[in-house]
Amino acid sequence: MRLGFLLVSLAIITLDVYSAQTIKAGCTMKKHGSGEEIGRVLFMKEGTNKYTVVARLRSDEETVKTGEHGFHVHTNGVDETMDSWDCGTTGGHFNPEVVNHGCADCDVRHVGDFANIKSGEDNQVKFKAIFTVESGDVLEKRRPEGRQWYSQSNGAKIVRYTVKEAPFEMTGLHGIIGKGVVLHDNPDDLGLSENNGASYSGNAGSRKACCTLENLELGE
Ligand SMILES: [Cu+2]
Ligand SMILES: [Zn+2]
Repeated sequence: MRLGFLLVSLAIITLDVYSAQTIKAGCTMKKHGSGEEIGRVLFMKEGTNKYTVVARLRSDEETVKTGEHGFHVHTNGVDETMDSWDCGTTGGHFNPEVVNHGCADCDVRHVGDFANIKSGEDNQVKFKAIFTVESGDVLEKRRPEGRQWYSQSNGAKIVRYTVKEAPFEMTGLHGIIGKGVVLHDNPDDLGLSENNGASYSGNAGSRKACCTLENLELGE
C-alpha cells in the first residue's frame, strides 16, 4: 500500500518534470536538387502551452527570392535514397485531421500550416514565431499581422500568437518529428483564394528547399 503510494507519487513528479521540459526538433534546410545547405529551422515545445518556430536561412535569389514564401511541414521526411535532394518526396502538407488548408492561427488548418516567411533583399530569412495556447476564449486574433513572418537584415521579427490548440506536437498523431519541412518559391494563399489549390496546398508553387525534422534531444 505504502509502496504503491510512493510509486504513484514518483510517477506524478516525473510527469511534472517532463511537462516543464523544452523539446526541440530541427534540421538543416537544403536546396532542392543540389542539397546545398542554406540554414536551420527549429521547432520547440516548452512546457505544455508554449510552442516556438525559428528559422535562419540565407541563400541566393534563385532559392530564396525577395518576398513571401509558403512554409510548411509535409507528411513525409525527405527520401534520401534518391539521386538528388528531392523535396518532392515529402508528400503533401502534414494533415492528420484531414481538413482544409489554412494558416498558423486559423481555426481550420493543417498541422503543417504556418505563415508565409518573407525574405529581405539580401535573400535572408530570420524569424521567430511564438504560440501561447490558452484554453477557453482566446481574446484577440491577430491574423493579418501573423500572415507573414518577416525578415529583415537588421534583425529577426518575432510574431506572437494566442491559440486555442497546440499548433503541433513532437510525437503522436500531430507529431512533427520525422516529417519534412518545405520552403516554397511562391506565397501561400493561406486558404484564402478561390480555387481548388487553396483548400489543400495554398498554391505556393515549387519546392525550393527542405529537410527532415529530427529530435534534437536524442541527438539523432
Ligand atoms: Cu509545402
Ligand atoms: Zn496546408
